[in-house]
Amino acid sequence: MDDYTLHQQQISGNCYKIRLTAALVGVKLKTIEYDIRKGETRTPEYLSTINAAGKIPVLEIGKDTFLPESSAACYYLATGSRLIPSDRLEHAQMLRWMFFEQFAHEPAIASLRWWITYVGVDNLSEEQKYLMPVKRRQGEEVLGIMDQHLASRKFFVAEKMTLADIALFAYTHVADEGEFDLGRWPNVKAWCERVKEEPGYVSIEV
Ligand SMILES: N[C@@H](CCC(=O)N[C@@H](CS)C(=O)NCC(=O)O)C(=O)O
Repeated sequence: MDDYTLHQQQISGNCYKIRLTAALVGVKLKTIEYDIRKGETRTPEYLSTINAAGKIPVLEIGKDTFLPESSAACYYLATGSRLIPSDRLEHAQMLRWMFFEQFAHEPAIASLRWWITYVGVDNLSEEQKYLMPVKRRQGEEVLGIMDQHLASRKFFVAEKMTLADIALFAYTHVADEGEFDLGRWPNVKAWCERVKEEPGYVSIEV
């Protein structure tokens, strides 16, 4: 069995997606911690060996095989498991929500969470301050779309937990740290509680 090392920062939702996937499919991960606020993923060594994009998470498979991008790493770990539907359309629907998460959800909700709770509004650049209301509007729109989809469903695809739920859950369940009140989106709030009941679930703290 392969040996896995996750290059990560514990508080990052993108890194959490991979830990949650691993926990749900029963795979053990070692972790190496970086602080992106200190530029620890921007050193010449990190850029030349681990990820030329200077970002975490990166899943190291065995020794010296590096897989950046949270969705790709989750897919790799979950291949062959119950978290990936085998039905062609359900599989494509899972990918649809994972792409939605990366393109529309994460750039709005994760950015506001990071800026407000981990950087501090007083420390933001003028450009980041300018972008705050734009991201707020985008985040609210995304949560509305999710809420509407979940009005008649337990999970995003196939009425069971898939990688689509993991991808969307990571930053949604901590959206209050970006000053989003999930009480406004009750179906999303109920779905978050459902995900937490999944056997093998681990929280973002562990
Ligand atoms: N699309 C990537 C996004 C990765 C990403 O944005 N990582 C952030 C932390 S969550 C990072 O490493 N930022 C540090 C930097 O850009 O210097 C994924 O899903 O893994």
